[in-house]
Amino acid sequence: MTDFVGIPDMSGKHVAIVVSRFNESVTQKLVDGAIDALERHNGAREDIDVVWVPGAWELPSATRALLATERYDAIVALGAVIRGETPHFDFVAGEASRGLAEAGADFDVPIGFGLLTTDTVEQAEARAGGAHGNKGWDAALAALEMMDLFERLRAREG
Ligand code: INI
Repeated sequence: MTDFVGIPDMSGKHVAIVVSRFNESVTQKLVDGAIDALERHNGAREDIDVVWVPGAWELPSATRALLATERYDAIVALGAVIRGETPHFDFVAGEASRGLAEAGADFDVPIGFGLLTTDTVEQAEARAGGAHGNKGWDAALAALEMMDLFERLRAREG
């Protein structure tokens, strides 16, 4: 039996953070958390690009454009869709989530999922550096872990 587990380490890797401006007071904190996680795992600032899009709806298309450049070893997608603010919450949140999952599958590059979907601004703030931690930090860490896991699995194949 062999166990495989990725060890988060950004040494020598390039990561893009794609983030929505909608609810920017929340999403900026997610970005701060993600950058902190990347830097604490040997990420160099010059190897981190932060790409802003209007809203969560645009996260998948921007992610696909980034992946098409073949420059990035991992993507961290960040946003906040808040139910109280939109009658089309389910469409925006659902399509953004589905589109990000599809992009990850199509390009075989890990995408950390840091899209908050909450009922209230307070719930979003609690997950962006508040009582429930910082989901941007968590998403960045997951992306690094998966990046290393994929490498280990590829090395095993060869
Ligand atoms: N985008 C978000 O990221 N969060 C939201 O809560 C939201 N609301 O409330 O509507 C939202 N809408 C904008 C959408 O993502 C697109 O940017 C817009 O429809 C233009 O394509």
